[in-house]
Amino acid sequence: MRLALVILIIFTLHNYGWGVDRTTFKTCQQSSFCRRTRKDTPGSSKFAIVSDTLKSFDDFVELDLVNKANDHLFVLRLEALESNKFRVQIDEKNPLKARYRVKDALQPSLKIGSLNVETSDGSSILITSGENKAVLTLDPFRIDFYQNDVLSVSVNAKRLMRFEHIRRKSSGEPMEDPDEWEEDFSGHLDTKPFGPEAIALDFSFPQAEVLFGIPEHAESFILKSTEGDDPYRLFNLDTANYELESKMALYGSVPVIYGHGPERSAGVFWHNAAETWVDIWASKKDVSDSPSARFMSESGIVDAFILLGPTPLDAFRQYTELTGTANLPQLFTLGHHQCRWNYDNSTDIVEVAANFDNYDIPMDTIWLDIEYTDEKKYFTWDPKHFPNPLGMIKNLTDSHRHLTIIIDPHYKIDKTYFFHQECEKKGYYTKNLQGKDYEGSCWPGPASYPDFFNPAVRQYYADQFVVERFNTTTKDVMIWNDMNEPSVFNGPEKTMPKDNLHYGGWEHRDVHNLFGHMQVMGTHQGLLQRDPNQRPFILTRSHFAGSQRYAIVWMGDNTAAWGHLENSIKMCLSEGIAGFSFCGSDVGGFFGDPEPELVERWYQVGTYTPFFRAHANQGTARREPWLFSERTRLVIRDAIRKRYSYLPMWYTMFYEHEKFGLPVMRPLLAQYPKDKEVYRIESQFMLQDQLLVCPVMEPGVKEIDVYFPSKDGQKVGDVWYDTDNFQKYDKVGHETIQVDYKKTPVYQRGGTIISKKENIRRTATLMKDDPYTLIVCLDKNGSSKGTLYIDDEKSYDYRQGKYIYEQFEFSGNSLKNSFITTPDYKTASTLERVIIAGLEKTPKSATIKYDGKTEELKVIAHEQAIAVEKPGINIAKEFVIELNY
Ligand code: NBV
Repeated sequence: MRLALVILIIFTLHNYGWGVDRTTFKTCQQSSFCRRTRKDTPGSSKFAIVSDTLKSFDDFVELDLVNKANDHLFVLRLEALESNKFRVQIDEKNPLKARYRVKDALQPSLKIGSLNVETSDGSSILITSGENKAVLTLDPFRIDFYQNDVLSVSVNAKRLMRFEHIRRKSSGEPMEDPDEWEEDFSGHLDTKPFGPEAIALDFSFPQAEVLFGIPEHAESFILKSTEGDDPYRLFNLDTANYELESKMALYGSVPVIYGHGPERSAGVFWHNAAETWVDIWASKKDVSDSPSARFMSESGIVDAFILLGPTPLDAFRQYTELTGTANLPQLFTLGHHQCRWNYDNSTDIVEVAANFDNYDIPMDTIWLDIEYTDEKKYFTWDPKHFPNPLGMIKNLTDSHRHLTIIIDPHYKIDKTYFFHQECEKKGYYTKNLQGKDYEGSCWPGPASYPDFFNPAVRQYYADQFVVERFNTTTKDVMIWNDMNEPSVFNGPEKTMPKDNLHYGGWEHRDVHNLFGHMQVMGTHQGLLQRDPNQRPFILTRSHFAGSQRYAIVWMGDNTAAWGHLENSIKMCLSEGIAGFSFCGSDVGGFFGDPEPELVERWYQVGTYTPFFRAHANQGTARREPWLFSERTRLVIRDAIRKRYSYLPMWYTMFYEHEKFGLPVMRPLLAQYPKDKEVYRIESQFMLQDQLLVCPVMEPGVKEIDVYFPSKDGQKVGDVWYDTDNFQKYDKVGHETIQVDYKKTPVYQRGGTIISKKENIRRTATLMKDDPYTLIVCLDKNGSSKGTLYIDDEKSYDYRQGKYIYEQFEFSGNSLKNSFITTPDYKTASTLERVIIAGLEKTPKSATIKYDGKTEELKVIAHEQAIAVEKPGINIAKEFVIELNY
């Protein structure tokens, strides 16, 4: 027993304390399928469309494909989807055994398009669909996709396609690699009972200058060439202590990539959940050699969605049309979260929460990590340190706060543990090769892993969340799913063996990247069952395409280092364009003790990143804000309070994210696609099209370089207003901005109107009925526009129309509002103040007209803006404010 403990401690330190252990994880060379696929060089593939096999239907065509090297036959299906999308699927025509097709990642139904076969001349086939067309070249097989006659994506242009058909070992087909049928890695044998079945395909983006996407990697947002390096790896792994500028796999995998150039954007979504590596040819050499990517997966079928843009925002929306968006979160979840591994006991929790009040720092949610459980048995509490969870939760609820607790996917093998008893009895665990319950090891020691792919298992797991069962919690307790790659301490690459078996007889190999996704589906189902009219809040570490419909993500175990602060922005940008708008990093850094200046800057970045949670590893020094110097505490306080002032903006942005499917946090190229200078700017980002955030992410600096982007790729730009003082920047190009420790340069774009609440309270929920301030920043024509969304901040009633969605518009001398949809919700909030920046002259006074009445309003002139004070009318009333000169 003691020996086991020592081994576990050494193992833990080894894996978590000393930097990423590269020997735990495979390189491409150490993976048989990656090694053999990568031997294919451009031009080597022998696939051809078999002529005269074309079958056409309303929305798709089918053709046979042949591998001329061995005459094996495949079926190619090309389907048109609504709004500039195509789907290409290739499977074996007569497989020895069915190949896995991903389930549960896509939206339940996709909107199909229609297509026409225009010509077929024996060497190519022309297919049109609205303003798009696909040209299929028969031999060698290739598809060119055109949007409005512009070639935007080519499939197999590099002729790197590979499709290993399923075979019997006894068939004597030639081996390409000695480890094709069995593979050992660090003493873990992968028996590969079905043999080699890898697939690969290349996609070129002729209009692109840069490629981006395929999170999650601790790398630059713009993808780098992989020639001479490992490919980017998509295989959900617990790579704690991960390194920066690395193409190693991390916790999540979203196989969507975009190519972008000044004229156009396009994308490809590789719908495959097996281990995948991606080669990148980053730069355009000539017209025939465009930026390209090769996806290589260990099993499954080719299922690729082609997103034809043409703008970056179009392409992002096309992706969320397939996989969904984050649902509108409860408002409190956009506030500030406080976590650490671990808060020691209930008194600790209650005291920490109280101290946020003592120091007047808003905090909405406090988190409990694994130590709250009884010996890491989820759905139980440690009786010694948390003897009265309901009392503790009540204390939080009484002060309008929330609790989030962790529930991992490994379950202690313990005959006395109800969850284990049930799963064992019902056969709910994932099976090993022999068909027995798979036993791995994680926090509880020996543990098994529910097979979340089985709907009955998900139902059983979901049932655990209802308060009648988990009666030491309430309906307001939210959930954190960690270690769900899954992390298995004694498994190959610290995860589950690929020859394990899941529901339906599928190998873990086929579904690995979906494991966490299936757990969060279950958690989501559980929280809805617990309270059907409350929007769930779930944080997950492992994720796949589509997990954004159920959960939000953070970037796992980062380090308290400046590079990790910068990296957090690159990673969230990359997650954002892959559907995960609600994203953040552990503020302060998980591993290590951050220096105070880093803490200050990290909180300042947190103000403007969607998920704002402080978290720290066990064994690090406690770092609640009041444990730092007064200066640092006040900087933290300021950053958090600023966040709260912007809550109406965040909430509106997340509503619009759900509605329109666009990322909340955006790379500059999303808004300024023609400006090549922004392609590589990764230290600035935009919140929607409204704020340009240029955080300070280096120690000891007194100035930073800020780039103001251009709309036409040349000199035409926007006007920007410093959000601290409304100083105006009417320029395109670089500008040196002075910064002290308090300053985070953030600019509101001229032409926008942002709603804020300026009376900051202890929690976001307490600010519900507080009044609004509108920040009106004028563009070059003296106009601006903005939206505001309001509802009960918690329930699904908004889906029944119980909300207010209004628009504000300033032009000439007047500001007026109008309702985008007829309001069907009552708010107590009023309009307290209107700040207008960018006026040429200061008005003498203002009048407001509403309900047939006209009233005078006071105008206060500030240095670079004016404030129209106290209209005081309900924010959901129609009004016009006129400025009088
Ligand atoms: O549950 C403990 C930690 C958690 O605090 C962290 O945020 C997760 O990313 N967890 C990983 C397990 C082990 C980390 C070394």
